[in-house]
Amino acid sequence: MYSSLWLNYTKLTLSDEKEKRLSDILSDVFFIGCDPENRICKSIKNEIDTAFSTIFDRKINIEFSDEDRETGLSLKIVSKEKLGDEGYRIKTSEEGFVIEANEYNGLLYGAFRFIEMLRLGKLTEEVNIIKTPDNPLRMLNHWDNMTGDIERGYSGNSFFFEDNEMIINDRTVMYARAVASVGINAVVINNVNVKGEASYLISERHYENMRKLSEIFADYGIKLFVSVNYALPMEYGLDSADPLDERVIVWWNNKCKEVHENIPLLGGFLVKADSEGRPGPFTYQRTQADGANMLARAIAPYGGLIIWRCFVYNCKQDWRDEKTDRARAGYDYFRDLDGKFERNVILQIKNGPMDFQVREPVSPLFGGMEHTNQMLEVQIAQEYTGQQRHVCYLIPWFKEVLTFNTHMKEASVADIVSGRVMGNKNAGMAAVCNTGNDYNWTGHDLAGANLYGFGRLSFDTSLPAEDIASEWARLYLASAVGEKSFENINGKTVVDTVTDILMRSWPAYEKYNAPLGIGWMCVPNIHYGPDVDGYEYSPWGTYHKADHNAIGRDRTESGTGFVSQYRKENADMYSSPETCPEELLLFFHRLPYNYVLKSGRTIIQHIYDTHFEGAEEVLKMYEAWKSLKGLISDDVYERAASRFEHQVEHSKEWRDVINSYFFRKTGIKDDKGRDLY
Ligand code: GCW
Repeated sequence: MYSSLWLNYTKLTLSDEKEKRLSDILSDVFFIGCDPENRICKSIKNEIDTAFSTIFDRKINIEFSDEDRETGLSLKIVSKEKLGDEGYRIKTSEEGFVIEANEYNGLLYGAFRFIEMLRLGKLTEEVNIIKTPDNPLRMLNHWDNMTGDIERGYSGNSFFFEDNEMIINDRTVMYARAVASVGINAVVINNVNVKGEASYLISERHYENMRKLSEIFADYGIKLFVSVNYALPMEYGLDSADPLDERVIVWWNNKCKEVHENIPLLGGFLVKADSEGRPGPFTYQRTQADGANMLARAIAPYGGLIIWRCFVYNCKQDWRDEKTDRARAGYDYFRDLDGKFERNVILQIKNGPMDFQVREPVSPLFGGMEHTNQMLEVQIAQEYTGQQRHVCYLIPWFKEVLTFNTHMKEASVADIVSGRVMGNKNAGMAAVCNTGNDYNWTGHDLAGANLYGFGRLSFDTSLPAEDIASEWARLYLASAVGEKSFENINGKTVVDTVTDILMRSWPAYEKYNAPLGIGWMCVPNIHYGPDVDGYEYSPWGTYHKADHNAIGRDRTESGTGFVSQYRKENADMYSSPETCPEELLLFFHRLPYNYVLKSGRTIIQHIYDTHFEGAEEVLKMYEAWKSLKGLISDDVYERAASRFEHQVEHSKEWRDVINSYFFRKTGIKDDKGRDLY
């Protein structure tokens, strides 16, 4: 059992008159200049059929036509006008609407967008939209293991694997439809930590199912990718994985040929090498480029890509060592390799230099490399942001990352990963996915907004986070609210309330979490719940260094020197506590608790205040959610309500553990006299 996510169509909820007009106009659908045998074209036809028959509650006439008609809804493949790779145009015609694209992916996205606009009531006036996706690759990374569990999965087990076998069923199709509807065009189905049976995903044992899956994905314009173990040849009996060893090169050449013969639609490999115990080229004193390029050359004849992660750092460092700084690692390992990668290699870089914390600076690799394909990696699985039990809508955070000015040619992160600055096509955005086999796919129903939002944002990075939230709320809750109700006050209340909760959620989470950008302070391994010193005396390189006088890490020139990995303008900004954005103050500086912030409050008072405020915010969000009881379906209401119950208690736990820790360390009282323990 599974929900249809935001594709849960219901009868149109416009006023009768408007609905009748639209229903008349759209009673005929024509495919023009389209190949009826094309797999994506077939999907589009099905999608329109499914959507319209529910939305208008009657059968629609769908035809392929050679005539250039502009009545009803016409979907056309056009060549005279350039609409860009995967781009589309939706416009009003004389007696209907026209969706145009240069190829089928574009037409598919246009069709989905059209259905969405229809549901959102946006087709009542003249429309003329041209949209080409901002990012060439819009990818989801699943960390699913073949045993069926999911690394950092918070919504059940895998729907791709169980007991070391692949699962292909109607849910697979639902998944492909849903993610394609928001513009996803690439999916990695297995964990980057490739373990056990997953080493054999590209072997006789699984070729047949992999091919089937790649075809289901291709029906929706999605390329299937697979995570591979860098040392795969050794799993198959070779005694080395040295990228310069001729036997290794030949092994991969043969492997890629075989893979192509068996899964011709495969997009390529994702690789986590030399990271957290994974094998990699360092074992042979080779560089990351040596490793990536060897694979890239092997897969190039088949048009494949190698997506190589930059999450390389020493996870066995000595906490006593003041010089080593994990934040520096990505840049230190990769910066000097700029320009040395094959054209079909893309470096996948996490948004920050650490690891998906609630707040981090942008990785200095963005802006550090000028001649290398780059992709931004974010995490919608809320590993450090409440694990889909706390509501935490992350799109506002991703927007901050995308708009960050790297000062490399004044390019923002979005300019770089879209390929706009370097004119490259192998670029884009990837998200560590938050789905599992729970009925609602994402555990918390509100976490669905992150899945929807990531797709929409990676397609169109200019969309405001708030618009994405309200669109999702309306599309997802449409069925929950019930027929017609979006026309009335209840429908508006639902959408406004949910949007408001979503928009408040990340700032609230940040407030009751680790303060001022320092990060961590969570329970080791599970990464859930407060434990201020949990990682303090550990080998993971994630220290806050709090003593009774001061807290924070000096990453300026006089400290670890991390700041100098940024372009001058940013290095200067971060170097001084006066110009450093305050939300990152303790990431870059070690400061006494009585240091006064711009708000006039000391750091210690800021810690107390924000933690009380954060927990208070959660109560307010829950109150707001409670006001929706009876206005949305009971099951959605109850599922989220029980999570809010937990979040209320758990945010208090964060508040009290963090506040009491600093009260005990410093002996400084809260100037508002609230309870500290
Ligand atoms: O955030 C850390 C996670 C690991 C993960 C790693 C990575 C897949 O705790 O579970 O491993 O990042 O991104 O590779």
